Amino acid sequence: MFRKVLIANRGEIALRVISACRELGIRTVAVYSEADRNSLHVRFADEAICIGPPRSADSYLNVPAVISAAEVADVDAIHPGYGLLSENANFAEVCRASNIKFIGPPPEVTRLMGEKEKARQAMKRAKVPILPGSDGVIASEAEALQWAKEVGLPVILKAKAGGGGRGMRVVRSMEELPGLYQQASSEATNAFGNGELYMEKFIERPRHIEFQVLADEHGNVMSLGERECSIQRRHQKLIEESPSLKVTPKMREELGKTIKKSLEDIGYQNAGTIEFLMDEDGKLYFIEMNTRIQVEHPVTEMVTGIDLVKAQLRIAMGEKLTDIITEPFVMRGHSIECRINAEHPEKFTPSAGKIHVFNVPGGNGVRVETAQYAEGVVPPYYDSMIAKLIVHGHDREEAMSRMQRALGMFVVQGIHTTIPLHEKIFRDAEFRRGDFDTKFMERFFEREAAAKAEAEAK
Ligand code: MV4
Repeated sequence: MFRKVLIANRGEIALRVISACRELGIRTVAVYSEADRNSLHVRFADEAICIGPPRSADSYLNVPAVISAAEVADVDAIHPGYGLLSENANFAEVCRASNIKFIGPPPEVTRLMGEKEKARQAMKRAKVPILPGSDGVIASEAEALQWAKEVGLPVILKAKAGGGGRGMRVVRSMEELPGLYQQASSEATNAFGNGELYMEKFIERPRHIEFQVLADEHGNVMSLGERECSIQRRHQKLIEESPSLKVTPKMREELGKTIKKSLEDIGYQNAGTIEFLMDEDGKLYFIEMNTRIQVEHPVTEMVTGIDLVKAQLRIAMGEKLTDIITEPFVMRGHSIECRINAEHPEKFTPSAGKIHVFNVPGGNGVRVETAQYAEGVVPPYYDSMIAKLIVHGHDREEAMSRMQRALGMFVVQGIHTTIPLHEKIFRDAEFRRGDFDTKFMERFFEREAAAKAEAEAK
């Protein structure tokens, strides 16, 4: 049993973890940077410790500072949230060496999944469908050409240490392959300190669909259905929903079984997300696994009724999944999440500053996760997401109309937000039909520009 947990994060996810601890009767310790003195995670935790200057590198990412705070406060465990130290295997190792439980998978598993090509081979062995591609990393340009011939163009070169879109190049002709190979490799070296690449068949207009899992420390894994995350811009998700319109109950059950087996083989523990791409034929292929709780976890909570963060804590305390999830798994209704960012809605430039008006919507089927408040400040140092607006309805139509009325009641003054952008997306016919893929936002902005040009010509 945990007496006390340190939350190594800030913003809404820090509050989300504090809420889960409260409900389980666990004391909480917040850590904060000098820019976050007046933040709600500091106010609502039982204790709070300043760990350094505003920049993340000097505070939230400073491993010795976080570990010192944990030792001073005498906590049993650390919850890393998402981002920051959440997928840092070295940090999890330092926790282990300091006798502090890291709430997440063991460092060995985090490291395996961080090496994307190793993760791909591990999934292949476990019979999870993967895209045609190289077996392991590519040793040279010549080997890249060989694989490209075998797989067939177009292909995509990806960084083994990658993620988030950096160190990737799409190859459409053999002539340009050597140049793109060099570009991808040097970009990966700069970004990750490792230039090794692997290759996959390129899917032109994929949907991004991910499966939530929970795994206990006794070898039991449960697949909790999928989230559709195709509405994104420059690898930043804007809207997520569950279930996906393109995943049938049969697909969910079959892939769920394969996922369960594969993660039992790997020795996975705690919460995780397996990312897939869906091709035009509706087939799903594994691309990466994220070994943390994700931003969009609430849409899964809304349709399954399972509190994923409480489950994370209980798993880390050694409880069995069968004691945490006591009812048969069902997905009920439909849930959608909009990420509300402090950004200019067209230019996407960050919009830090003081919030003067902050009216949060509520009512039937509406959930808001935020650490912002009226007269609070959005500092310029961190991620621009200031709130998540989540709705649940008995079907997608009801969820969409709830989202539209809740967006209309969400009033933020003092800074720019992406609320107006979301209102436009929810009026878009293609979005409403559920007829989209990861290129949706590009087409959306093109349609907008065309409509604007037409209006001006009149
Ligand atoms: C792909 C792909 C098409 N084919 N892999 C982008 C980030 C990284 N996590 C994987 N990514 C992609 N991998 C193959 N074989 C297209 C993307 C991709 C993408 C994937 C998910 C969500 C948004 C995306 C936007 C652009 C490209």
